[in-house]
Amino acid sequence: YLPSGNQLGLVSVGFSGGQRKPGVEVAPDFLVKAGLLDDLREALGYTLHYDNTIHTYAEDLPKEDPPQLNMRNPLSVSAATKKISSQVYSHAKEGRLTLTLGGDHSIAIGSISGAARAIRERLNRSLNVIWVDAHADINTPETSTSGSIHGMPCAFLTGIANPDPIFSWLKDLMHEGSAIEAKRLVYIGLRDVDIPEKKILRDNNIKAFSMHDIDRWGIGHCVELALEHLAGLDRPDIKGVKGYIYEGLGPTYLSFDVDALDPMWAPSTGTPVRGGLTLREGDFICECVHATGALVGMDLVEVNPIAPGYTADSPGAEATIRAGCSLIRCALGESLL
Ligand code: Z70
Ligand code: MN
Ligand code: MN
Ligand code: MN
Repeated sequence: YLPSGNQLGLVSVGFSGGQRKPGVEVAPDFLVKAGLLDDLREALGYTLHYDNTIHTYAEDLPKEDPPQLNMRNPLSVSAATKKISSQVYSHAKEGRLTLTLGGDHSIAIGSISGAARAIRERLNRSLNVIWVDAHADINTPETSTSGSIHGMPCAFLTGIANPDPIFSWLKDLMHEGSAIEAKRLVYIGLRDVDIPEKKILRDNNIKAFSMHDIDRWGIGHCVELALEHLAGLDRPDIKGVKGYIYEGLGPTYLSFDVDALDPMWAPSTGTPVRGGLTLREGDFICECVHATGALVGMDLVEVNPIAPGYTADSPGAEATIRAGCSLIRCALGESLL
């Protein structure tokens, strides 16, 4: 779905307004300092399209932003994600693979809506989303107990939550009522899902592979089932043909929250949850998505080098940054032999 030439559009987002803990806005700086850009250019051979800027969108953010409709910082998240959406769209409409570095997971409202619009315009196709996370991030403003918008992006992207009036700009990018169809959203790694979110997943028949499923069936089988589900949406005709996942899978976006990994591998994040993926399991998911050839964009979010208990040079923060770089390299082709 991408023209050849390994063109990569990078958007660095220093935004943390979707949740309460400061620090997630400095992650892109540390990922870059860890050598990510050199790896992408030299080891993986990408031509990088990057403005060398970690965007805070400060000039677009309101001075006063009190909670509205049970959302914290609603106008800030709306303004930042609107900008992110147009930045990602600008890269994706040129046929570039896009990488968005967060920042907290609210930024996916921008990155995924921008990618979905470009894929619709370029290919007249719907975008698939693989959401790798400990959390489902599908609360509506009504069901959220935290008011943190990083717990809501999937609800806005699927149209399960009404974008009006805070995210009214998102409506312009929606196709038949949603930026992403609920059937095209697949989760991997869930283990901390709120009760109302479980109802939303059930009511909307959303495909999800929890840590329980991964323990039961293994990561290999779960990833295969996830890709099979998505591939079957576009090519039911070739279902059952060996290798059809790779023939049938439509353009696919990978949104990776580093807290999907076990805190043993990624402790320095806002909401660590024990019992998560090993680094190898995370890398494996990314490698499989790369191998499909259908990847059109990726987020890497929620690395917080100064999360409570950590400083940026502490071993836990360094491990988390290194894990983030590894996930990105795997999704972008490092493990090809
Ligand atoms: C909870 C909420 C969340 C990340 C926490 C938590 C959501 N379901 N997401 N940390 N990355 O507040 O809605
Ligand atoms: Mn999470
Ligand atoms: Mn998340
Ligand atoms: Mn090595």
